[in-house]
Amino acid sequence: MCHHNRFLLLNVAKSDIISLVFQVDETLCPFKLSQEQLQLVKARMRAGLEAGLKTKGSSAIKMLPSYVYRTPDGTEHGKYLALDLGGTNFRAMMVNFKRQNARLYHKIYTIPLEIMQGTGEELFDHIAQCVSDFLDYMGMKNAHLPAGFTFSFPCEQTAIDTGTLVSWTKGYKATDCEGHDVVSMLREAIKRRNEFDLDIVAVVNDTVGTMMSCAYEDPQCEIGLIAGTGTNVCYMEEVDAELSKMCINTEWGGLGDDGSLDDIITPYDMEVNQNSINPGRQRFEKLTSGMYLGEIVRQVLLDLTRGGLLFRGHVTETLKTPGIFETKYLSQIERWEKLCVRSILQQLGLKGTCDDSIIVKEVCGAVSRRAAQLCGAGMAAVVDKIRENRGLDHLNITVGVDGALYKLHPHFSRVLKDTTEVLAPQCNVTFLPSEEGSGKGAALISAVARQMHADSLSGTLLDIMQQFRRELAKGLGRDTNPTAALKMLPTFVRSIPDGSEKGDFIALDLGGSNFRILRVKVSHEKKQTVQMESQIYDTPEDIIHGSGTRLFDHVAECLGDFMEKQNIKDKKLPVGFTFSFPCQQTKLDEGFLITWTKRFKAGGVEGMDVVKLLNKAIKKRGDYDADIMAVVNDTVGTMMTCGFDDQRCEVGIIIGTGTNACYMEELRNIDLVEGDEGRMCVNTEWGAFGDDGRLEDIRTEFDREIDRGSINPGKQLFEKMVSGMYMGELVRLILVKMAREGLVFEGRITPELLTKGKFETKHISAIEKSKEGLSKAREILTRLGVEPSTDDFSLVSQVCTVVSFRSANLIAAALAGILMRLKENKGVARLRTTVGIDGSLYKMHPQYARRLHKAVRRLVPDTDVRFLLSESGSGKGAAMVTAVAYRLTYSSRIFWSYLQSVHAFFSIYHRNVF
Ligand code: 0WK
Ligand code: 0WK
Ligand code: BGC
Ligand code: BGC
Repeated sequence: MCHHNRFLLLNVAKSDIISLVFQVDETLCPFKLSQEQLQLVKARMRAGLEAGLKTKGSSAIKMLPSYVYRTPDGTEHGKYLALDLGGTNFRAMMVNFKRQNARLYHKIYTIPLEIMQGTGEELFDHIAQCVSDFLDYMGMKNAHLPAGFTFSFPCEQTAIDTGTLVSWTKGYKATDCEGHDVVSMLREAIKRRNEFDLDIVAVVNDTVGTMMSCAYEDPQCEIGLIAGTGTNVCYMEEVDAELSKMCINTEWGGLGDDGSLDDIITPYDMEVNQNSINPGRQRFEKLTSGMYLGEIVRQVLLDLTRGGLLFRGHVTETLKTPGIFETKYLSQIERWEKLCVRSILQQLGLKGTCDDSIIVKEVCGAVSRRAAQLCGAGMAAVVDKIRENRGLDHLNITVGVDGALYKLHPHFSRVLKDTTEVLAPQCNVTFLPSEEGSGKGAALISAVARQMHADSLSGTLLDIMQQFRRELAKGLGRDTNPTAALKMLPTFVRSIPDGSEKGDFIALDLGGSNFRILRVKVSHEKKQTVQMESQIYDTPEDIIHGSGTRLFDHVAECLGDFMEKQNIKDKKLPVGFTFSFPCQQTKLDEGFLITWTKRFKAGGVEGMDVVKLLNKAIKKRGDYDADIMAVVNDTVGTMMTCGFDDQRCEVGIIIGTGTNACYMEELRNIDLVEGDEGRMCVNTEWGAFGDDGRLEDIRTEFDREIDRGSINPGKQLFEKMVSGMYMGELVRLILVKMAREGLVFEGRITPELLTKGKFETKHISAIEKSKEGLSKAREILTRLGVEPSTDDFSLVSQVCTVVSFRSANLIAAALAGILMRLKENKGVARLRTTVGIDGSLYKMHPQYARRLHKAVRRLVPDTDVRFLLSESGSGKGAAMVTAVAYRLTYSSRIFWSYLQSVHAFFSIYHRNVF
């Protein structure tokens, strides 16, 4: 029986006072934890830490890896955006690190309850809206800043920039979020807004952000503690024998979820747990954190009042109202003398006597003290673990700490510190309150992550970028071109559209996944407008694998059909022919096919002028006429299409069935074409990068198997590592090998799994879709005849991610090579340019675009690249090229006919006169 006779008795009989004290003490006794009990809690916390490290999901303390391997070292630099969600409010912050100094600007936003407890989409849209407001406020909407996202809830991470929400805590329960990657959800919300773009490089728990913020000031800081709405701790754990470290987010709020705290949990705690939105979970948090302490006090006050010991036994509606007694009142009540306590109670509609104020203060003290002691016991377990990890007799360490409870409560921090020191006497623990919050920490981690990524990128991708640059130059050289892998084909397109184009054109678009014919009308009312009508035609296997004659007859037939439908068979319209294969050109309307790629292998076409072949096919029909004025590669068509909307566009890329790029090169650098003035678009045919063996060190056995099984072995090796025609097959081959080694599908190998082409690239896109990825995976794998287990799903999804990530990174390295060249050509310190892009892989894969953009910006940080998706395909671009050709031709024809008429006039005049 713990009897503390501290009550000042003003006007009641002595016996009543004793029984009152006794009864209040009785009630509060369970909150007064003995040393032994605290030692026990420390031991249980320690056991939970160890268990959580050993086996995933087995311990109430989840011990989640954060992928943060070190604390800041002062070399961090640059501007970062930090988003901080999960504490009392949402904060957006801009942090600028310069010379070991950080400048911060921030703005606070509230998260309304209906948003916290609405749908996931609404929540992330709300966040995106706040970010948009902040970027406006900072005038940085187009800055495309790298961002660190503090997300203060338990997340399973597989990398620094992914975080799958395990379960909501505190006041949050937005739907469709648990089990989902919160980074993808934020990115999708930003995409939906389509107002600004962010490069989210890291997602961190607020404890990790707090540790990093404080470590920036004190390098001895290796622990982050939050004692706020919720409670949690992280620390730098040794991950392997080499003593390399990783920060572990313990999620200690879950201690006791397995019943290990039942011996100290009081009925009041049970009541609070029962009424919470996540009963049975976060038991330790519900004993120690700001979200619940006020509620515990209210339960005790309710009980004391029902017992007639408080407020004259008058149980008011207020007292019965959940959440009415906020934790901030504890801090205020414990900070002030009894008079103020009365006014706080009055604010709450609780009319109490002085004695009541004393009892209320007593209750607050008991609840908050227990909370601080329990956190102290937990902290003692953590610091002792670190000390033992390092085999030290004595440990000096700093804990970065944040949270309203820690900062605002008058005694919490002291009791926490005292308890820690008593229970971990071999540790000298400094508690360092975080001034700027975890946002700065998240920005620091983003800086570290970018540095680490740059380091990891540097090895291979920067290398490949350099090699690619050398290959570009080699392909442009007259003497070196013949042996160059990149053929750097001149296209005779000298400029992007300048807005003067006009006319009625037909565009043929052959070589991608669809054969399209378009009618393109470019007119000049007030401004230049383009009207387009198109139709897709099949290119059956037997046609693209048959004879060239049949192929071009088919094209001519489709064109005839299209002109019929357009009712223009009687017209001879200028035609632009997008032919998505490597062609040697000496002029715009002539293209000699060098070699087929992708699925095409029609006979008798390689080495031939495809314009001639098409004209011949059209002539053979005799039912219409067409004036093929230009043959262009689909990359050129794409650049022109995007150039129509953005005059800065000087690069065209296709990432689809195949892959390729073109760009505007200085004519003086193109040895194969006469002239030094101005520029010309060069079709790089980068799909052939590595055909000279220079990528052997990164090609895998699966790449080699793909090539062996292809219709053009030894060719297009780069394309075969990255493009849509091959990625699905790469995944299939990897899964077959893993199944053979018993790593997936319990080693079962089905006939479907052994069938070439059975796993398509569109399946990768479906499986990597954050929302329905898993259900799609089940569907797809079932079609492969396997009964996949849950582990199989995540393994298959990882294989898809590895293959698509590699593709995006390799293409980024090649594109970075082109951007470096443009920058050099222009001799500018910072390149600003636009890249026009098209292709089903880039368009359909959920993460591809973002990964590509991210890698490019890391490889060539001193460029401002705008990636412009071609909405209408390369047909429009082909029409633009034709329009330019048409204008040039007819202006010269008019000029010629003008010259001829002048000549005719003079000859007549001459004849008559002279
Ligand atoms: C401020 C930190 C934030 C954290 C919060 C916790 O910047 O990341 O979540 O402290 O304290 P609370 O606001 O819950 O009291
Ligand atoms: C659409 C363009 C076409 C290009 C195709 C490439 O209009 O010229 O060949 O994109 O993408 P794919 O269809 O191969 O995915
Ligand atoms: C969450 C933690 C967070 C803590 C402090 C808890 O409810 O589970 O992830 O660190 O609150 O905000
Ligand atoms: C072809 C290129 C084409 C690319 C994209 C490659 O296979 O060689 O000419 O641009 O596919 O369609």
